[in-house]
Amino acid sequence: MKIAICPGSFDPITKGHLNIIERSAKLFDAVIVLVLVNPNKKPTFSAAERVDFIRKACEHIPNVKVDSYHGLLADYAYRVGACTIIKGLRAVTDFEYEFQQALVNKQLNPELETMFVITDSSYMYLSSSMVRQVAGFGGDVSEFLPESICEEIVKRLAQGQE
Ligand code: COD
Repeated sequence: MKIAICPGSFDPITKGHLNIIERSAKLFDAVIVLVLVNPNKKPTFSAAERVDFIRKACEHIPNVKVDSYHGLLADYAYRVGACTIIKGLRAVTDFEYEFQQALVNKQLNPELETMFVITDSSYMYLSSSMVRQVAGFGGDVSEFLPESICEEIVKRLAQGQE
């Protein structure tokens, strides 16, 4: 059974992330969407909230599981027997960071491959931070968020502004 992991902060999950997850699910027997700690970011949503949003957004994809982990991605992949990490690439600017991470992960777990999936052109400008910023100032983010969780996220971000 070929298991892939789509890791990220997902703070929150956007349509850009979801597009990468949907396409990955067609390539592997199982895909684990994994909420991890990015030491360079201070999350707005708790890990439990992010997992809950992803579960709701991915309900229609039968071979997707959602989990969170506080530790190294390479260790988690070893524990669950995953063979591949899938990362989305939006622009050349993503590449250097992702390339470095792929090399470190390969060093930590030599059996683990990283695959890059190019963004759908409609989502190449889209990021979680952009969604938080637009929603935080009352802008319409319905184009950017999975429909099933959009209202909940907007409400939650509005609370943060009070
Ligand atoms: N279109 C396509 N892809 C996208 C889009 C979009 N619109 N938006 C984001 N993505 C891609 C990103 O390029 C990334 O590949 C993935 O989706 C997740 O993005 P984010 O922003 O939610 O998550 P990141 O980049 O903060 O995730 C970083 C990790 C949490 C994966 C990383 O820090 C990590 O692995 N942490 C655990 C500790 C570890 O093992 N570190 C590795 C050794 S240094």
